[in-house]
Amino acid sequence: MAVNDRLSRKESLILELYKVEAVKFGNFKLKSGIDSPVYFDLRVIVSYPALLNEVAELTWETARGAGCQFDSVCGVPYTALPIATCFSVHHNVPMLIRRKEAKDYGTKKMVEGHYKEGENCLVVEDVVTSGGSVMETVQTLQSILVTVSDAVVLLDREQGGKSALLKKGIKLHSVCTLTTVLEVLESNGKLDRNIVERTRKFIQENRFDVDASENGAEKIVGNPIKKFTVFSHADKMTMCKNVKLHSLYEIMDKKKTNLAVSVDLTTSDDVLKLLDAVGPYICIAKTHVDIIADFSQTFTSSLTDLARKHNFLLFEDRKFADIGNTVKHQYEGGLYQISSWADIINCHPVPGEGVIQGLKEIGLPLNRACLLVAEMSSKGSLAKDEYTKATVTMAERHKDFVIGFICQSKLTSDPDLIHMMPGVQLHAGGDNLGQQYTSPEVAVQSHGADVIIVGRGITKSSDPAAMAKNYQTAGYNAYLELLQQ
Ligand code: 5BU
Repeated sequence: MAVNDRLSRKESLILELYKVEAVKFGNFKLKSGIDSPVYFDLRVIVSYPALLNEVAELTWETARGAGCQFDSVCGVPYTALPIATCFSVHHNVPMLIRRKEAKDYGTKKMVEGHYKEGENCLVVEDVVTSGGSVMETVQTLQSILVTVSDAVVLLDREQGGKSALLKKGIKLHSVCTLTTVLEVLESNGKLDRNIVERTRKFIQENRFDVDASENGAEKIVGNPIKKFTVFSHADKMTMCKNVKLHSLYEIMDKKKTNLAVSVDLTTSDDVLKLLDAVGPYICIAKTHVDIIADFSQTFTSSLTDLARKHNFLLFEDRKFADIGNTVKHQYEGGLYQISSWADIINCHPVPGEGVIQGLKEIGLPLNRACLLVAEMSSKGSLAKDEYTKATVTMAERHKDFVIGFICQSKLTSDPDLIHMMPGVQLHAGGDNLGQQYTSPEVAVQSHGADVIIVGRGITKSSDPAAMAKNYQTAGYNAYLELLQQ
């Protein structure tokens, strides 16, 4: 097809989209309360089959013209689904459907269709602003070990999505940009200069602040990166006084990982096998030894062997929550003799400082460390507000033993206190028992997690080692990006 021919098709497509009010100009109040001079709602194109077909054809030609190679296509739900369907049917390429409903996804498939691990999938979107929605679909596909190198979009609003995606290794190809839309509509007498200028100014001033791709209608997602002082792991090593925390930062720096795996498996063999596979990618192995059916002292000595072999710390997620005298016994004695092998333990601050004092009496002489549960990832958690604040004060008084928090947000910039965040998976959502998930990127960049804790995201994968590597890369890249801010 001649270039002029393609340009004229693009022009008539833009005019048609304007006619059916998929692109509107005026004053639109976005969900955030911000007044926008432009509004896109590509959902309407399903009412115009010829238009939908043309949108799909031009988008397909753009991907092919850019030399994209792929085994399957996947539309970002929901507006891009019919576009991807047209690709699939007209060009005989298999399609994958990403489920959008996040709830209960722990027990449900997130992607429908047949795929092979390692196949390459082209992600299709209608409008890209920050690139956030494309990235969500990419991450869901990566979580099933399908790779994505390219995404194609009908309209790039030129608000930073293209470079944000490129940073994550995704090349974005667009049929047209907002600048093209403005030019075409202005030269065809649909918009006057004032509206064009106003729209340009709005777009420039609102880079990364809105995401227009959710269902084709606009929504605010906020600035992706919250500002707080960030130090490198190497810097933290020199700043922190606690020896155990120092050795953790040393491991993180050396192995380039901020990933803790939560090995919630129920037999010794399964736990040890998994840890041997994911060992190279983690800084911490978190356990719940009381769920292991065949627990024995041999098991804990194999655990410590693996920790030495792969250079990671052992964190028993026991969440002690009793008076000091009782937790001392629970920590040191009983069947599990936790203090003899776990580098790190945690406790609820609910009983008051006695719980820390009791644990400290046992742990400190052994050079062990403790985290306080300041917040929880589960829905309806009571650990919040004043409780969380009081937890921080408690930690500050016991920094010889307490090295930080299990939490969901950045609580302090004290280099002697670390933030570890559970409730992390590649795609947001939850399980059917109240667990709530955030992506590694959001956990690190918006919630200030120093360490991300991932359980089923890795343990339920058909290839836990490859998946742990994915999480290591996602978590560590998010940290590196934050450092560069
Ligand atoms: P998951 O499979 O990634 O959901 O596992 C999370 C792990 O972290 C699991 O062992 C929980 O017991 C643990 N956890 C949590 O999920 N949320 C919290 O607030 C705390 C611990 Br504290």
